[in-house]
Amino acid sequence: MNVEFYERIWMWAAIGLLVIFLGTIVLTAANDAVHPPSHIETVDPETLASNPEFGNPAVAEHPDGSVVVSVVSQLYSFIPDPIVVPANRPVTFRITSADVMHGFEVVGTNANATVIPGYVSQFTLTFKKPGEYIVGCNEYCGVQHHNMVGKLIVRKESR
Ligand SMILES: [Cu+2]
Repeated sequence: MNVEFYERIWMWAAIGLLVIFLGTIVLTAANDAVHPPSHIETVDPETLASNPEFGNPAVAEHPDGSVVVSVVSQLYSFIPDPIVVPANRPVTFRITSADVMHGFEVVGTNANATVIPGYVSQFTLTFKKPGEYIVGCNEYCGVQHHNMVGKLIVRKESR
């Protein structure tokens, strides 16, 4: 089979791009823990108020040292606000929405989840730097979307 010289160049260029793109996915997944969500859990968004966990969303520190943060996103705030968590301990976020789709992003960190009514978005993260962080909604959710901002405080671990 005879393939033109220039056609051969374009073929190899296309193959090279595929290798670069796939390699980027593999590298970021391995090094930066960038991966699609794998936690699937449903919750009834219409009965959130009487839900044992999301009826009173809060930060729970368990005796074994684990920290679980339950968050409800709603037009146009996050509950609880502020969220106070310890530094240098794995913190598991469990977030759901009471109304429409929202985002939950802790600015300057790897924490970033889409929050969909009916589902619980969950991820675990360890904050190494104490301080105040901005929590932003990064899914357009309505006219006051730009004001949907919360605060996360990482306190120094005193153990
Ligand atoms: Cu929003």
